[in-house]
Amino acid sequence: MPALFDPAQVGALQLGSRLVMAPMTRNRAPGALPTADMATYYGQRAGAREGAALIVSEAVAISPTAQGYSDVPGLWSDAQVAAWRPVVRAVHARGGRIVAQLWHVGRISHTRLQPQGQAPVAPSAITAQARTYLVDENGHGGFVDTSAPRALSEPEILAIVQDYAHAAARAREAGFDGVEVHAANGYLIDQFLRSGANHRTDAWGGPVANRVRFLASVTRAVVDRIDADRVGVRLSPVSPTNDAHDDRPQTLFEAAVHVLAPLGLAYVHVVEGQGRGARDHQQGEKDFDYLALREAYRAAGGRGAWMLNNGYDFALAQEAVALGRADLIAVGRPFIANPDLAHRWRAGLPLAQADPSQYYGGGAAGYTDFPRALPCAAG
Ligand code: 8OZ
Repeated sequence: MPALFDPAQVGALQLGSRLVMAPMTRNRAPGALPTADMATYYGQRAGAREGAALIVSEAVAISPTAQGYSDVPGLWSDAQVAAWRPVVRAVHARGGRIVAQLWHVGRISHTRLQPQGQAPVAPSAITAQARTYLVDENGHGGFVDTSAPRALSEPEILAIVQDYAHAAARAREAGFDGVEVHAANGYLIDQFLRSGANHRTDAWGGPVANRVRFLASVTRAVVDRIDADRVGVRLSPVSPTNDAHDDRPQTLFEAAVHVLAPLGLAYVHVVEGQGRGARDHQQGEKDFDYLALREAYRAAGGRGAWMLNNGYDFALAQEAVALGRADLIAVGRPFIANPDLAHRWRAGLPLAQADPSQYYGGGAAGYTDFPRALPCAAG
């Protein structure tokens, strides 16, 4: 079995190690435009020797209706493509790779973030018991309840599928090495997947075979637009984040990987447990069998790398790769305060701690101001 810091070929991407920086929303892109600070931030964390071999970008809105939080970046307009280019260049300059995480929030939004103040869209008109992050007129950020959504019509669903494909093409124009379809954490694709959010009675709801249709359609459209070996998909089978719940997650997610398997994806990215850092394997997920999920993917012909995420420390990450449970490990929060996480792990150096009050929104503080453990010339 390989070791965590061994190189890996993941679809078209040659990676210098198996350590991936997980997607993290940071709300520092006013007007949905990436900034110079973002290029600094991603560049600091890129490169297999000291940082991440592959970075999955923070979630990126595919269209104006896809937005659900203040100051998240987008990837549909020429201006956004131009603003992403320096971010990608900063990562490539350090020998790293970066994919754009394609995001539609669905019902996890607020009328104030939607075009013309309209209701957010969803598979069904069911309000999520969830909160979103809004910056008020005075520039103060805070979490507020999500707005009541309206149900999408079938033509609108098909248009959103095309929005994903369009954003994937724009990601490649901006220089991204590929894209990750965000199908996790209770956002639009996860809303279609789960019985708790999808009460449709047409071809997009009801039986599991119908609820996986949107995921399959989006991923197929993205794969048709850019090469499959530059596409990954992120799933979070039992995370209750954003009011996601399903009657039978094992059946549902095995069906999901079954439709993904033939597409030739670069990787499948699975968030284990409760999400956002909690590796709580007791509540809700004690019956979920992640090895069976991967087995279902392989049995259906899936050849993509298997990426695991959520609360991995160095020992857990090494063990998962050494035992062959994962090909890649995605790590989020430790990368915030430790741009040189790979170096620190290998050298046995202590990790710096980030301040959670600086996760979402703000400027360089808590973002680009974390020093490396040792001076270094290059990543
Ligand atoms: C934290 C805050 C806002 C959004 C996710 C995109 O959970 C997010 C997110 C996380 O996937």
